[in-house]
Amino acid sequence: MKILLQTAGGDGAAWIDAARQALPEARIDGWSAASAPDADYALVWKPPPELVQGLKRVKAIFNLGAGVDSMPDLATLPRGVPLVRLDDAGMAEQMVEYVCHTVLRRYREFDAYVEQQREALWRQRPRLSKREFVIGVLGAGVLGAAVASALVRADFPVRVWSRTQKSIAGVTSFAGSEELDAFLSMTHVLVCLLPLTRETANLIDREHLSRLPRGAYVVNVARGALVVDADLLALLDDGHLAGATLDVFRDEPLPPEHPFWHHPRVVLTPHVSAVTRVEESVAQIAGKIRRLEAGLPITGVVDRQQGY
Ligand code: NDP
Ligand code: OXD
Repeated sequence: MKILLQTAGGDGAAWIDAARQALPEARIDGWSAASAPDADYALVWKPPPELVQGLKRVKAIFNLGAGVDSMPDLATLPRGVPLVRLDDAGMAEQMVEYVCHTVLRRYREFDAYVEQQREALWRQRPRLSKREFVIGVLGAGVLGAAVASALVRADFPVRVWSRTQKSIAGVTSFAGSEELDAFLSMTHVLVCLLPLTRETANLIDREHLSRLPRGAYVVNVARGALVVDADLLALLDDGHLAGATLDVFRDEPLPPEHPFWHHPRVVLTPHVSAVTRVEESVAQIAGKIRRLEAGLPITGVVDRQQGY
């Protein structure tokens, strides 16, 4: 079995080493024009279109991440070949940590206490009502559902919004565009865990952000292009939104001149909320390749029509 492995960063050797250990029966090569045509499987991250065009007989393409928005146009991928994304592979735990930290920081008003400390001000703020501190998670897939369940365990009222109705213990489910306004109208912390698709690009715009109650907080840990930056900034500046924690951006790295960098009510991190872990990811992919070789079904196959 021949496997081609391509990564966008300088970590290719680590991926190839891990893949060789997990699949000793396979021959694993980095991408070259010569290695593509007879590869049985391709493991890729942000592949150049010519790599994908060179795959002549692959049985599956594995995306080395959860989001497939960085793949070339899905319509140009070889027809009938499953495109498989990572599902969890160690990311859900990290996403839960990041989002729970952010929600607790907001709920327990740590940012306000940091400001008080700067002014050497000793003032105990009245506790917020947890019952009224509603968390709304956009996207209830592998990561959104894990985050929603963790927040339920921490006793927050949680609602999710997805394309199809969900049944997650303790969580109120909203589905489809017709239920989006009702979902937003009660949400105090909006957590975005949607994939970036034709349908979801620029979804978090002025109109939708305005539906959140005054003083709401936004957390984007999915993709920057889901949010219209200028609209988010406008609503932060006019006081409708209390603040935002952003891990992902339309352009990454975030350009030095971008107003998010120095906005007093924006906390930002450089796309680290859930990093791809080499060992877990390779183990998951190796397991799926073995299932495919045995003619068994696998999870994480992307629906090209829906784009995720
Ligand atoms: P999933 O595919 O498992 O879940 C996607 C969810 O979004 C599903 O609940 C789906 O609904 C919902 N959804 C998709 N389109 C729509 C729509 N048009 N309207 C309403 N709901 C919609 O993805 P994951 O949970 O694994 O990952 C989510 C995203 O998180 C990834 O695509 C990626 O962009 C991002 N990510 C970011 C990371 C980071 O480090 N910042 C790390 C990993 C992922 P339904 O269930 O009904 O199909
Ligand atoms: C992913 C990511 O999609 O790391 O996996 O953003």
